[in-house]
Amino acid sequence: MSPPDHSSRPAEEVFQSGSPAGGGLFARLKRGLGKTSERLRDGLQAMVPGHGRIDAELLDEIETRLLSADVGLDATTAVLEALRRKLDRRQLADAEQFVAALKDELADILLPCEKPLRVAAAGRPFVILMVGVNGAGKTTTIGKLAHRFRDEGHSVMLAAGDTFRAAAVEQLTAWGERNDVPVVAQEAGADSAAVIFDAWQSARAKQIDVLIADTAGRLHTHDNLMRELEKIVRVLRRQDAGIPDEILLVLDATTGQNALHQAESFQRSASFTGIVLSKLDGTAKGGVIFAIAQRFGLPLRFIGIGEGARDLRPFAAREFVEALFGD
Ligand SMILES: Nc1nc2c(ncn2[C@@H]2O[C@H](COP(=O)(O)OP(=O)(O)OP(=O)(O)O)[C@@H](O)[C@H]2O)c(=O)[nH]1
Ligand SMILES: [Mg+2]
Repeated sequence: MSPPDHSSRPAEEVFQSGSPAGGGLFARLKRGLGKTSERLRDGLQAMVPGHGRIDAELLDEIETRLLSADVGLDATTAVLEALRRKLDRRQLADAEQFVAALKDELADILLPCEKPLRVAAAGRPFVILMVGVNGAGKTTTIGKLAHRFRDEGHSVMLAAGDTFRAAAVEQLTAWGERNDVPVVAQEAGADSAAVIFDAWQSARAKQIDVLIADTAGRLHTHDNLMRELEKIVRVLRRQDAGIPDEILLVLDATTGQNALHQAESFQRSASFTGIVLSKLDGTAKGGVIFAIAQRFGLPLRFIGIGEGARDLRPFAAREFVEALFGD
């Protein structure tokens, strides 16, 4: 049997096909990525004729779209170089091939960063430390993670390491109550490392599976706060060289290329082992995920697509690209 002939399929159909995961969760992801998706696809459907030629002009348009969705110069250049090579080799004969090639190139950038966070059973609590600038989504992400780990059957404890504001402790406590997990906290102004140390001791004594520690928002230029972060890590390492198991940097996708700069400056002053990209919903700048992947190659553990407890997804490269180009 010869392969099906798609050459006369209208471009809209080509763009709207491919929903590998199906079901409600994928639809939710797609909805969340709606604005970035629109920014990337808008106009392309009209430009990719179902049976016409894919030409250099179209590639120029793609380049503009990727840049305007904050994909960044390096990642955009990489994608465009690959597409232009394929065009030269006449491997982009129709809309179907073109969209498939674009998705492949985009997925190739993300794939090295698809490394889901695994909570190892090490006979002690698995410790996650959340870091990031003010308002990035650290505390909310902790709430979502608590929900996820509980759902997976793990026992969870939270440490209110943001001792800067009383409201921060209240916010974390509320997430703890919502998920029925204990929160270790002290009064505002307490030493953050001391709170997290207390929580570690308590989590170990109670044989808790996962301890997640909140910290105050900080910029790399806040020397005292960066030193505080170093102290937290030092204090934990003295207890067990393996903890924290994970230092998660939370980046706000709505800040676009700025998120990339934040990560760069954080990396200069503190180490992190994984990234959470929050607030991908409601922004057209979600393309920054490609820039982050291209620049760091570090594990992108989770993406945030809303404010609710369920609005956090383990990052999966192919699924992400399909959601961007789904209907
Ligand atoms: N739409 C959307 N909003 C989010 C997401 N994640 C967090 N937020 C919102 O972003 C705001 C800031 O979130 P927080 O979790 O308080 O941020 P933070 O990093 O803990 O902030 P500081 O403690 O002040 O440094 C809140 O209004 C959250 O509801 C997300 O994935 N999507
Ligand atoms: Mg917070």
